[in-house]
Amino acid sequence: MITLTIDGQKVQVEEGTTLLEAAKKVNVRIPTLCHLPEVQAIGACRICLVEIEGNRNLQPACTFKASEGLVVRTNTERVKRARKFSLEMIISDHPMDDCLTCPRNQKCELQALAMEMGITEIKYTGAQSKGIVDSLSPAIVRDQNKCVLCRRCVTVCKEIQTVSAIFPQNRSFNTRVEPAYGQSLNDVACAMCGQCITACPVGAIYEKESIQDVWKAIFDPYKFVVVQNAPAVRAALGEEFGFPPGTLVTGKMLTAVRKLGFNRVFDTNFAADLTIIEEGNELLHRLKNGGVLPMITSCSPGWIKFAEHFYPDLLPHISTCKSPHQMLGALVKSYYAEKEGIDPANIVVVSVMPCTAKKFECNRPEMSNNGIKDVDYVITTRELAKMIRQAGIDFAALEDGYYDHPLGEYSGAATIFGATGGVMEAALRTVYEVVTGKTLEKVDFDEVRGLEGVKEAAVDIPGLAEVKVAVAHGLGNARKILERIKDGSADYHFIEIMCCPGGCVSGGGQPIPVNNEIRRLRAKALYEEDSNLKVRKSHENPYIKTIYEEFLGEPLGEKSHHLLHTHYTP
Ligand code: HC0
Repeated sequence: MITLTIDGQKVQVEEGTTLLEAAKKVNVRIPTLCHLPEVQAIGACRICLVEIEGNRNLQPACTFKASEGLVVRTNTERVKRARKFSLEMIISDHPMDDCLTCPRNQKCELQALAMEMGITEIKYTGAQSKGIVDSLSPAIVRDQNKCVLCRRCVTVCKEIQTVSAIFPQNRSFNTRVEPAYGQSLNDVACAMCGQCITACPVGAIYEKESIQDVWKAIFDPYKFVVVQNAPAVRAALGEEFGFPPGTLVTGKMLTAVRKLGFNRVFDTNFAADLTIIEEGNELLHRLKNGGVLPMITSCSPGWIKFAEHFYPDLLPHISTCKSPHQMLGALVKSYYAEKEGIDPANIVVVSVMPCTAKKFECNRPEMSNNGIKDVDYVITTRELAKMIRQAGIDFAALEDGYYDHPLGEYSGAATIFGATGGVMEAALRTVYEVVTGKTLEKVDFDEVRGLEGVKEAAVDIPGLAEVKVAVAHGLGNARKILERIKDGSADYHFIEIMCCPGGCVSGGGQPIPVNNEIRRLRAKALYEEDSNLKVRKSHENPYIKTIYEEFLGEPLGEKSHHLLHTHYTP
């Protein structure tokens, strides 16, 4: 261990600890801009400068390592002046007139730093670098004019997702973060995961909003507007309204969306249960009939897009199940429309998702039936929060609401879909009981929970022998498994892949900031909901049984084939 002194306080840290981390240990907050915990420490922005006794130059706390006997000061006049100058230089090339209309207004790290450092005037004016606004992608907009060149998006895209869709090009004043040759994000191998958005400290990258389209549908008296929300939304929406991370706000969210004017409120969780039935049967069918193995989950559209770009040969491994929210949309416009006597052409389905890639997914040609889209609009958790604010709703004061019947009923297995490993755990609960006919006493599969990049488990299912499974979250981790499938060293039967690190709880459409602690808290909220529910297995959701009896017939049957399944071709 190393002992150093920070602002007069002694602190003990392990070798290799940065001054920024050491300061945190004694509750000394050092401001940062380009630093992204757990992802990037490059000392580029010079906002975290500190004074070190005996060292002539100020040093960036995010990269400078602690050493024995170091005496560090974080709050001297010299430090403050230097940090303020760095910030003023960044601001000199930032379009400050746009703050009021910026999607990150009041949630901008640059704005917060300006306030914190007492910036009261724009000191250095002059030429500003001019970039483009790339809005061709169905999911993500890039506004180069607001880019502060912190490279956080670049690092996430390259190191965590192994996609490298964007990177810095040119030098100095002409530096631009963009895809190769100035192409649009829409034209390169971007998974549309939106991890760049949650990494961005300002409004230089943001989701393509569908808020106005949704308001228009709600205010159209001839439209029957149905909203559904993903499992992970309920564990994060509260953060937009001041609740601590990991607060489950399902009840308030339901009241809020009803107040917004939606005609029906359903839960993607219902279709997550349905997915388990369809996907579980698909797995059994593949196992018994020599189908392509390992089978890989298909619910994460960023993962599907990644596979299409980087691993087209492996597409036959991907389950044919549409993702749950697409399934639910298809059922609303068939089963529910028929039941309620509504013309499907007049139904508008809006999905509230933690994910930006779902905006791309809902517009894929595969995601429609007889020319009618399963899901019309996807809005992110952040967009829903904006709509709630636009409607003047006092979210914190809302009473708990309820889901509409029957497409709002769900099991605990469905709710954990939102955390990495959740789909696998839900599938194992059902596959075990379907195959053995016996009750699974211990439903928690701890081996597939948590934030380890690749998780493995082997489950002994009498009658099926040992089923080997793996779980990967984040595309870099997915890549590790995919390479092993390619070289023949992966002997799994079933693999869950979620595009975003931590799974959907930290999707690109979730409240910002996101870090591992927040990922854990959001996931914990979902696991707690699961353990508090009476029904914890998808096949025990009574309304799943009803929908097969009343409408679908049997798993993998004719109707399921048309409405709930698809396939992806290279
Ligand atoms: Fe997910 Fe989903 S769990 S992808 O992570 O399967 O976005 O939360 O909605 O559709 O259910 C995201 C989250 C979903 C879907 C579900 C799956």
